[in-house]
Amino acid sequence: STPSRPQPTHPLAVAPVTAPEATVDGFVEQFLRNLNNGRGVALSASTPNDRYFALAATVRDYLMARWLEDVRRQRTAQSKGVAYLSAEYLLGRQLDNNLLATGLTEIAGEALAACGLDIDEVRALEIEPGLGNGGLGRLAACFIDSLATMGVPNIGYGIRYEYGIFRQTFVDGQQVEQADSWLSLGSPWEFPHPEAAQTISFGGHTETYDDDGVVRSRWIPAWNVQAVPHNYMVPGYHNGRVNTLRLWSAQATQGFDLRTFNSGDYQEAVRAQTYAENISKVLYPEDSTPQGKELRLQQQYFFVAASISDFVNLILPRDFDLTRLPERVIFQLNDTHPVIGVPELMRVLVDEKGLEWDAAWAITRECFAYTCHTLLPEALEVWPSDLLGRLLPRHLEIIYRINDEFLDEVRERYGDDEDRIRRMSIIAPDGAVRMAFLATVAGSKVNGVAELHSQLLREKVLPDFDEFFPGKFTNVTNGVTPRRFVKLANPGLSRLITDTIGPGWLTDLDRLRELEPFADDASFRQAFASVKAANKRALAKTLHARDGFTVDDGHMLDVMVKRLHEYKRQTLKLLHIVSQYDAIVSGRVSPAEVTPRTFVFGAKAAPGYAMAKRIIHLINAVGEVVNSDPRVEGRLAVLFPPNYNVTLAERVVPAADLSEQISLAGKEASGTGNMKFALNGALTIGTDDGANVEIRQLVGDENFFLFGMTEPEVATLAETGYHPIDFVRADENLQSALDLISSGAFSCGDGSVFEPVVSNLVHHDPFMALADFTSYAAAQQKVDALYADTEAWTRSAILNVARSGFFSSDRSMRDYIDRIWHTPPVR
Ligand code: GL4
Repeated sequence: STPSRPQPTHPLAVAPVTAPEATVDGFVEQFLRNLNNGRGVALSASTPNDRYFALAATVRDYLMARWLEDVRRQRTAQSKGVAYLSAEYLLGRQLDNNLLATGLTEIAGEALAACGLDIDEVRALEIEPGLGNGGLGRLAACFIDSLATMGVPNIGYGIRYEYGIFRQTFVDGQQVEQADSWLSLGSPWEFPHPEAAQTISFGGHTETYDDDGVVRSRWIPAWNVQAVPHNYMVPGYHNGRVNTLRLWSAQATQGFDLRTFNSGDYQEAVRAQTYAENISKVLYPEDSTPQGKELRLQQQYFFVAASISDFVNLILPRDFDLTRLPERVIFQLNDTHPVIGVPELMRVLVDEKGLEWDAAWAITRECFAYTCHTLLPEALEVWPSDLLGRLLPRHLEIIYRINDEFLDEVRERYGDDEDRIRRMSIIAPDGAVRMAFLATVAGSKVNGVAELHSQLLREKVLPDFDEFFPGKFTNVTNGVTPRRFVKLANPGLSRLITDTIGPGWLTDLDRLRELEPFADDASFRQAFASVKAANKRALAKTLHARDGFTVDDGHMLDVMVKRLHEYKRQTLKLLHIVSQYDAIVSGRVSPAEVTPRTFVFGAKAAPGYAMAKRIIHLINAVGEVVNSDPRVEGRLAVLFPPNYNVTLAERVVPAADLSEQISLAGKEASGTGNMKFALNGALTIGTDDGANVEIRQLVGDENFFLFGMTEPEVATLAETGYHPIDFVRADENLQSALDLISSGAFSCGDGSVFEPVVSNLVHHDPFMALADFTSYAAAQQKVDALYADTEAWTRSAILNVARSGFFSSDRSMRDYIDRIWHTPPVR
């Protein structure tokens, strides 16, 4: 029932909500009020956590009026908006970002100082919400930032995991995972609304019934849980707009198991409660290798069903004509994780709202669009039909019908081409449901995330569908938000840019082009280089405080940070390091001839991915030996700070000289780290893969170190038969580096420790690292040569910045709007 509307008489109660005064005094007053009234403590008795909460609450207070206004505006405007469905949002810390959005960074610093507090100390307390694995989750966070900044009405839907991506530690060089209890002290950024919980059902069976002579199906579920929304503000940058991110948390229904309880089995009742609440307990830590676990399907359905119901039943006006749903919303499916939303919307429209199947299908097909983020076949989700049928029996029925009707259309077009029909069936021969196919059939558009990826998606992964649905496939190259990854992460560079080309570039990143002529200006180069040097010192300080590392001042910073996966080829990087070390200790080169480099790795391995964990162990082992061998004379250092996350990325990216983007061509869908580095003036050494292709085209061949096979070359080599041993025999440096690892040089003389890594490379090498080694080593020599010419290097670095404006996620959003969403133009 709707609560009665208040009928206020007091003038304040009818006045618009206002923000506190944006002055130091206003900020101090609000901060103290939050400390006293919100936390229940006096400043003198407050703990650091109290201060962090009070500061966050104060920033929230400044955003509140705008948020309430935007919620109202979006409710009354009834214009088409984007509902972004994503199982992951890798948000990073909120405080700095929200201060930046409101333009209060300086005022807040001064206000806290006036209270005798150091804002940096308070800031450091925030635990970032790690509600994502890597690129895919971080992309979602960049996108909602851009939509807010562009003033596009948007609601992001996802899951409020109680435990985000695990905290990585190293014990004897090996990864040990710890639970990420980011909520243990609470989060000041969320607004829980338990009263607005949605009931989400599972299990049971379906039955048919007679509805005035029409036979209809309905679902009789066996159990349900409550989905409790937690709202987060998503402020636009300096535009007074605030969108909403709504994350769902699972709670047992009240009296969930009163029945069991009444039967006297209290423990069983509690167990059932725990079972329900497990749904949003933990983020699955596999990046691009889904495990097909029942709980994961529960998570997916849980958040998608809650989101669709939220939109249809709460956001839309009560009497809304659902045939017009496509005029109001596009549900963007971030990979296959939310694809169960397709049969769910059908179920809502047909079973709950009484629409005819064909009408419902016409609506559904217009309301969804699908983004694919991978090419790895093992990353395309499939759900066994018995599992789906057990958990969501009605949805399985709906999927079967969608498939039957779709295959009828295929037959109509091609006749009884049974081979094609088998290839295109949403249901695989073993009965499993291919979620990417379902998304493709249902989606109004399907997009890849970089030019090359979209092309390969059409030609290699879904060619039959591309032929069948002309015009359905499109590309939107990924992007990153310059607010977080330039302005917040690299204030020095931001200042230099503004001083040079004026303000405005942060929301119009193509304007970075105006920096191009300054690449030839010696004093600008000087200023640019000193920003980089300062960023390197800042990183050194962070790594020293965090991990006890020392970073040598004069070193090139050579960085490879991303999830640990064989296709990304951290081993290729490692072999290059080992071969340089080998050259020194075997006397082939003198340390003085080696360009001093510090190699920085950051990478989490999926806990069940044994080879990835061995590679982490090997990187740490090599680091330990290389860093302490006096023969190296300090020319090489390998640093592997544990627990690489968004917070650390914001320190590492601005400091890097060289960005390693060395995946096997055709495997990395896009990459987004590659964009962050280029935008911050690192040069890339990379393969022709993912968005590297576009980076190279934009920054120019002479400002990019390209190496390795192209995707067609990879395909040819795979076809003709790849024998890694041939490449070992052809390159004695490679042979020697592998021998050094096998000899036990990095494992106290015990060659067996890393034997699985070496023999996997020499005998299988599924991602052809050895085939690209020679070319990689040659490209690294070009890196050394250019680095020796400081002015030339800096010139290239500046051109990387100037020509990377395309990689703003604002541009990605414009492309989605033009090519997929067709939402109203941006004001
Ligand atoms: C990923 C891709 O691996 C990565 O290349 C891409 O940049 C990212 C965002 O589109 O999506 N796909 C999966 S799965 N995880 C990713 O990070």
